[in-house]
Amino acid sequence: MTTTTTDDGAIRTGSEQWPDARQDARLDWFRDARFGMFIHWGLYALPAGEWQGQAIPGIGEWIMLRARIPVAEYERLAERFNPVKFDAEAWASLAAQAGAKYLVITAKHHDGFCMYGTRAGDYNIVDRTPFGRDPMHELAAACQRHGVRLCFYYSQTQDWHHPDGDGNDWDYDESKKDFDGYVENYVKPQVRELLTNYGPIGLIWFDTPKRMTPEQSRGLVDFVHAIQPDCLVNGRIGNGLGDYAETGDNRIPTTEVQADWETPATINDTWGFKRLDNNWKSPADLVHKLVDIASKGGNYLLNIGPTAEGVIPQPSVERMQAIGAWLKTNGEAVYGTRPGPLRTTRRGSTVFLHVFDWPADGIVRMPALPGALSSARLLANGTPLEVQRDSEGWQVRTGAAGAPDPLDTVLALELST
Ligand code: FHN
Repeated sequence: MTTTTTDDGAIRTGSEQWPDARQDARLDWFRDARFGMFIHWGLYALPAGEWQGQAIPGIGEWIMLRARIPVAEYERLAERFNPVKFDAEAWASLAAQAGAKYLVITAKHHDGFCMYGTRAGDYNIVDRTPFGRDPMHELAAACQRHGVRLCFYYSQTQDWHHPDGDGNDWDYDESKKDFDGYVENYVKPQVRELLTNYGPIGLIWFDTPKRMTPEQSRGLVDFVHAIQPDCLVNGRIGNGLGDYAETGDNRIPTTEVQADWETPATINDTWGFKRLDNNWKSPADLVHKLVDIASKGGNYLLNIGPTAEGVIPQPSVERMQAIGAWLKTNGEAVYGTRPGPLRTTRRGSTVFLHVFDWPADGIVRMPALPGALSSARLLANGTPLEVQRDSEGWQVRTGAAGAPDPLDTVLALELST
């Protein structure tokens, strides 16, 4: 038996949380984290959405499949991949500044290129590129310094480079593939490397389970836990065997979910860097999504896509910093909270009310509360606020004509029963 899918389709069958995990103390850090930084970085950052002079529609990291680029041709990108501006310290420090408690980076995406120094083959950043360094070692050290948990994304099913991996039907015959052999002899050795060579790993983020059987999913979960028992496995291991549930991309459930869960999300439209994608979400939109997710008991895993030079696009940096600045003042209303009534989060008896749309008269109205409102204050600076009851419900009279914080003004409410 598995736990919750959601009626709204945000969490689909297969991506649910394994029921016993709901009580598992290994997830405590994840339950309290509420915000993580995702990084999609790979060879696809070089074409950055264009191939042979043509803009290729869709998300950047899918260019190999969308343009049906033959393996022999795609491989050659590695010869030019030289991210001389890569700075692990800057990346980990941005995650910390943003207030992200964990960082998930693509060790291997669907294109099959390993962004770390694997010994299972030579299709990797150390052996095939002029760069010749293993960025994951540098990132592991930087994350340690900044108190951010390092986690790895690993595409366990789709591998468009490996002859037995899923998805490439333009170089290989799908019907001749030995998928089980690929899982046993390629995926597992690589997962072992990721869990052995970089210190403690917060979680392994598997993706697009597709043809994974229950036995294969179970085998991989057990394999991870045998090496690092505390390492979590996300819902996209497939077959309802995740330590926590994963929603679809950019999907936010409409109501509270009775599971531990996460929404992976883009900051523009792509995951991997795409030069022509400038559809950046506003800082207010991003903070609202974070709070909306926290208020329903989930984590927000927000993506950035660095360039092939190793630079995080400035609009992403600015947005991450804006979220971090907001969290610095209001983090108490997000970290370690559980779903509350209204658009609220809760810590103990304090209910944090998140006001996205500021009322012109400065009076915040709440129709009903699960108790009497005994006091209210502005979380940002502690200013006590006047509280009143009328026939409609409760009012907090702030006296502020404009939103004190245009991103999200948080009122801390004390309730008595
Ligand atoms: O196909 C991938 C996609 O490239 C990206 O990695 C996202 C992140 O959640 N996952 C898959 C699609 O759901």
